[in-house]
Amino acid sequence: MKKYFSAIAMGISLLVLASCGGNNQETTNTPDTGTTEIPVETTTETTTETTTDTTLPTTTGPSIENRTYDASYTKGTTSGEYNLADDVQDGTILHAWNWSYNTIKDNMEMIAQSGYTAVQTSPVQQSKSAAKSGAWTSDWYMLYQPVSFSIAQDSYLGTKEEFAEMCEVAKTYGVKVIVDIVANHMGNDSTGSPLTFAEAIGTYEPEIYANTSSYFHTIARNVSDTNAQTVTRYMLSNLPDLNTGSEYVQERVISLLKECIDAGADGFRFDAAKHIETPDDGSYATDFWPNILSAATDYAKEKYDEDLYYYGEILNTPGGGRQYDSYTKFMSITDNKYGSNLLAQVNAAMSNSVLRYFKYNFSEDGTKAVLWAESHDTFADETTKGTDQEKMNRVYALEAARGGATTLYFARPNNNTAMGDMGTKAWKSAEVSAVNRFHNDMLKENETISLQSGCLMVERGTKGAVIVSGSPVRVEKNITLKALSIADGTYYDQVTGREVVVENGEFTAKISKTGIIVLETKTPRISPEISATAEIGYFYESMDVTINVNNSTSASYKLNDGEKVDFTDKTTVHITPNELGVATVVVEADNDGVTSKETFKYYQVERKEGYVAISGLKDIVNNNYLAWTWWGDGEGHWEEVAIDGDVAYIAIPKNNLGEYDLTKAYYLLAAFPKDFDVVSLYGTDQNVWDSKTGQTADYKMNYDVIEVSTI
Ligand SMILES: [Ca+2]
Repeated sequence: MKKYFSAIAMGISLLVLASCGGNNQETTNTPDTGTTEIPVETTTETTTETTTDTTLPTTTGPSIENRTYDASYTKGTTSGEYNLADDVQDGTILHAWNWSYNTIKDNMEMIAQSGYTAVQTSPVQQSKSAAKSGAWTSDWYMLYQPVSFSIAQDSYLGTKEEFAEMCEVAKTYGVKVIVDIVANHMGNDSTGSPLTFAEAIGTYEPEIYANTSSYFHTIARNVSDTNAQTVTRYMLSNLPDLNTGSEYVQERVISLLKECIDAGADGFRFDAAKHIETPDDGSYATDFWPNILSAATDYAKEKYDEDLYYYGEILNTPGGGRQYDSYTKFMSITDNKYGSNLLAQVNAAMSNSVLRYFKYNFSEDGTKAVLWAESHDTFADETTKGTDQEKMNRVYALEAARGGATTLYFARPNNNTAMGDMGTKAWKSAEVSAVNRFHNDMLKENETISLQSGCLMVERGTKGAVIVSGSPVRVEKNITLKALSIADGTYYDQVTGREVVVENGEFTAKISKTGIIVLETKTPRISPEISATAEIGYFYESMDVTINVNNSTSASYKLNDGEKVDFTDKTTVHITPNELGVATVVVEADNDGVTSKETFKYYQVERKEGYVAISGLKDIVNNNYLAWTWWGDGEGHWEEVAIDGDVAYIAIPKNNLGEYDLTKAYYLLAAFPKDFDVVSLYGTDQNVWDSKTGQTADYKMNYDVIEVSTI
């Protein structure tokens, strides 16, 4: 069962898949994306602003000053060992996108230590498929096409029991759990056509499936910002739009909210809230929001004496001439333009006009706004995917340095991150953590924002400041700035630990390559940084990995089920597999009570005649087995994958001369969803590939690893 495809027909498309995932699937089927909406809106609202920005010393240029916060709305208080905000709106939120409940649970201590008041899950409902083929790139959108109004048992994210355990652990750290709820629409069928309904709705919501003409809106047109009807009753990306005015639909949503509350949720994010009507929508008005929110609020209050937090996804504007306050009287809402405007300004030549972008697009003091530097949509649709994380972090810092608004930090997956897994680690970096803690430390302080020496500075009262370079910092350098509101005294950069003295209203500080300085007077909490020469890898019998730890007073590692081994700064671990052919190294480091923990995994590879064997692959690819192997220039082959125990064997392809060509890197791909139609694979139709395959992680291997054994 081997097939060769020409380089151009398939190889190139696979290279694209390797670098950015099977995104055709997403652009056609994805609900909820800002992709289709963001370009519609211009920034006229902000560019025409004339800010009150010319009051401070002329030598430093204009500043925005004295924004204060309505303490009657937000609590403005923090508590607990990690000094997290008591109210979600006051703190910052980690968007643990696609992370399983167990992944979130396992990282809870770091989430708290990194200063996040809340963690946001992906949608918890049953999705129309949970094929678990592995790759986020092909599967993430499934979670936004629900077929039930209950917490899924068959999910990429885990079980309801695991959800509840995660919430329990969150409470012990004082972290709030925000659950993503999809209530505007449900999943369509496999054709993706308008007014089709995922069959699984019949299993989980039989009443709705049996009466689609009652429980869904019936106009087969996609949403537009024209008027209340086109915004709220048309379909989002061909997805069946729920009749949210229906009492039964509302009952089902309320039932889901109560189920989440009972399992430990502290609040909700409403996907596509813009597309669910409000009581102000004239002849299209319904009481959906007041009904479901008051039911949830009362339930949580009466049963648990808890106040819930709500926010809705309103991209750009409510659309169709509708008003923000039709939503903000019920909940906070997203202010995506704030972040996208700043993102466009950072790294550009900045003048004082940049300060006009420090203006919320509704909500005078930000207390109803949820900001982000990027969202899962802008990342998945590649609007921001190619932007350096370092730049994203600087934009995030400019948002989270402020008060009033809450800011969502999007934890990026890697290209090969599987559904359920954590991807990149930037969410817990020293600079992002320092900004989060600053946010919590400064809740009630006024703001003074200025542009000086190419840096934007957000000062909070007399107490502290976040300084963000307007351009990338390639080499550490000193900058001298005027303190416009912070007091003279000794501060510490919470990112690097360096002392900074403000004297006569002026200070000089060294800015690191992060481009971010966080000044506070308190002793800095610097997290240890853990890295390894290979953070994931493949090996034959064994391999050596060197582990480095910075900013730590003590460290240890543990290989598989072995004993903890203490070390300082640096050590080399001799990796050997467990009985499943997998080696796990857990590294923990401590810096005067501030801890870090990293887990690295390595897979045993066995050479056979013409094959490579990868241990642990079965954990990830637990369905059908086929592998696409190819060269850097795009030529490649389909290869059967043989499974023996927990080991997957993938044949190494031969080149046109019938020889093993080991001169170039190979990439091994294994797929695919449960219902994968193997026969279809053997066509060369690009559409078939795009619509049918799910891609697991890419297993990129250098030729020296998969050389052919001669035994
Ligand atoms: Ca709708």
